[in-house]
Amino acid sequence: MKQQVYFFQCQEDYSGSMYLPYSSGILWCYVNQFPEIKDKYQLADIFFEKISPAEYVAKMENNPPDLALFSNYGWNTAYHLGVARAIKDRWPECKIIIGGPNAQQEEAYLRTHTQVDISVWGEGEQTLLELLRELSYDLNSIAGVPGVAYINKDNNYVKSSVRQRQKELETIPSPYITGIFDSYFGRYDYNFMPVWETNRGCPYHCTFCDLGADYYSKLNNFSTERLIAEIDWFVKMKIEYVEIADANFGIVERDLELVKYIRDMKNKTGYPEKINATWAKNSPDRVFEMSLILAEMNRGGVTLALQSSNPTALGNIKRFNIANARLGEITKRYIESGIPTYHDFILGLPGETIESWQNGILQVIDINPEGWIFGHPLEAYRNTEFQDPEYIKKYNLKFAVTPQVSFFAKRKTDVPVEIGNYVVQHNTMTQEDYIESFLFKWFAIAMHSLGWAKRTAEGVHKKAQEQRSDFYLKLYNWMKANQDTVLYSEYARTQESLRYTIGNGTFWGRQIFGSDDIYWEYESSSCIEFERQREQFFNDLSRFLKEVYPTVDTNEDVEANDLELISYTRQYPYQHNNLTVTAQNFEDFQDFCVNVYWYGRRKQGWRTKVNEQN
Ligand code: B12
Ligand code: SF4
Repeated sequence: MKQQVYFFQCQEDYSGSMYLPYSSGILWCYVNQFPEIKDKYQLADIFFEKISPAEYVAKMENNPPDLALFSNYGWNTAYHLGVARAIKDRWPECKIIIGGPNAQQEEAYLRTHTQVDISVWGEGEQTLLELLRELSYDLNSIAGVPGVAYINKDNNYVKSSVRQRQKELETIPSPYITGIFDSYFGRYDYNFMPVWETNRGCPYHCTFCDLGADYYSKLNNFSTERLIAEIDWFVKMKIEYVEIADANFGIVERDLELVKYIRDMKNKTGYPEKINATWAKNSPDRVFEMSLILAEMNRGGVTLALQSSNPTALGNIKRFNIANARLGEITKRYIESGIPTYHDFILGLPGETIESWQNGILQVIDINPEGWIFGHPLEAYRNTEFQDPEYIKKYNLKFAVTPQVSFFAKRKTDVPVEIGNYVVQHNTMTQEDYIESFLFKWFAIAMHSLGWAKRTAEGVHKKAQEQRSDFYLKLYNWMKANQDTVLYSEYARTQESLRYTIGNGTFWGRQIFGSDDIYWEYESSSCIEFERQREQFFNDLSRFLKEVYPTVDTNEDVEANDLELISYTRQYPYQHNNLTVTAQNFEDFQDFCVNVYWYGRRKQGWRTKVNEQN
């Protein structure tokens, strides 16, 4: 009887959509081409849903596992350990192997997590092949396999040498073309999203990212023929959405050809509808050309990653982005072509100060007022420099240990909760500065990106010849001095919620619609509250303008702001003076909030159409 192999690559349910467990698929396709593996092992299943560990045990009762393999990422590691524990308790002989970016190899970890037999780090294909060959004998025989760590039969910790990178990616069959996932489309009712890998590796060395390790610095490409055949498979399976795994899509010239082919297929067949990519940081011309070809197919728009505008912080994380130096020139083309752009900031980078953080955000608002701003809390991932004691000491990093950030998700508490270490203090930022910086990001996104003061800022910009950044800074300071305003009360609530999360290790975000609600991102939560107190909000805004800009006539700007910002209580279309205001109507307030302040937030779902009547 062949040994039964189960893979686990589990994830949240993205409202009925699921990523195909690509890494598990590719690992199995690689090892299964070798006769000695085919003879001894059989793939029993690749699991990807987060159901209770007991349910998985029940699923395997009829065909018990001899080997259970787990792909660990930040979003599933605690959960996988729970499943592995349940398997080990039920079938103590079953071997458990963990791999993936979040697999840990330290001795203490392996001694604590006794359900794990072997931990693999680095590319997994060849390591798994060698492990499976050796494991048919016994655990002590795997000592010569590079890339592994384990506690051996004599209770000694063993960590082998680093696995060399797989240079010839052509030796790895494609799980899509092989058909390993074909049966999923009949077995499950999900909308499946493939992860598409056109190359592996990243030439950059960001210290917060596991792909920043020297190990991954060489870029290896899959062949164009294989990639074209994979696109054909996406079309055949009527795939709507493709997630590109590359660290820098657009970094190699042929990526241009790939998007042309995708675009052609979409035009001919309707599939795939959308793609999402992490764009190359330093190939702005090619990325721009690719985004013109993709047009509306490019779901995420183009991220002009910044991380920070503070050169010291960028140096400390070993990051170089062309966009930081040429922001105006690069964004201009996108603005002119109407292609949405996004700017990523990471809060918690050593070297950042409260001033440089605020300036970075304000600078982007001035240069690219239509761009969306992301401000992620910095998580110290496993296998990155942010977990290295020397790096931690050098920058005096302090962490908040909380459930992983996952805004707009319902947080399950009946399965193990994923925990993250978030940098909330370092040598140039106290924890108080961190909280205040977080709140500034909250303010900028709510007022500008989500539209609550955007049109007003524009008016002042034109009439008072003042940068938008000056307007927002004045509004921020005024808010803090005027505690009777709706804006301030939301500032205080957000601050309180954030402090509680950091201090007590609770979920990030706020629940608005009862205890079964999702955890809304803070800025969206506050916009919902502003909508509830809309009249008061705009009265406060008018008061601010009268007090701070007494000589500028801004009445019409506040009014225009109000018209331009969708309201739940208005019936669209409606006439206002000689204007027609159009927007979607919603029958339910929660539905309105979900569509405007969750799904619609990056696409300016808050924006009405205001046209002059003919
Ligand atoms: C697709 C993807 C996503 C998707 C889908 C995730 C999903 N549910 O499947 C989306 C867009 C949702 C996503 C979101 C996020 N992601 Co992401 N994502 C990726 C991406 C781009 C591709 C993953 C992939 O398939 N790679 C290709 C495969 C082949 O590589 P691999 O998975 O590493 O597998 C190889 C080895 O690790 C090993 N291996 C893997 N499993 C196993 C198992 C065994 C048994 C063995 C032996 C070996 C082994 O062998 C494989 C083949 O060589 C990677 C970046 C990258 N290029 O890898 C980031 C990456 C996985 N994501 C990352 C992060 C941080 C995130 C976010 C937290 C980002 C954010 N700030 O919001 C969110 C969290 C999402 C959530 N809460 O669920 C980090 C993970 C860090 C970590 N320690 O876990 C990565 C590595 C990016 C990075 N460099 O920082 N992500
Ligand atoms: S460029 Fe992206 S993938 Fe590469 S090391 Fe930096 S964060 Fe990681």
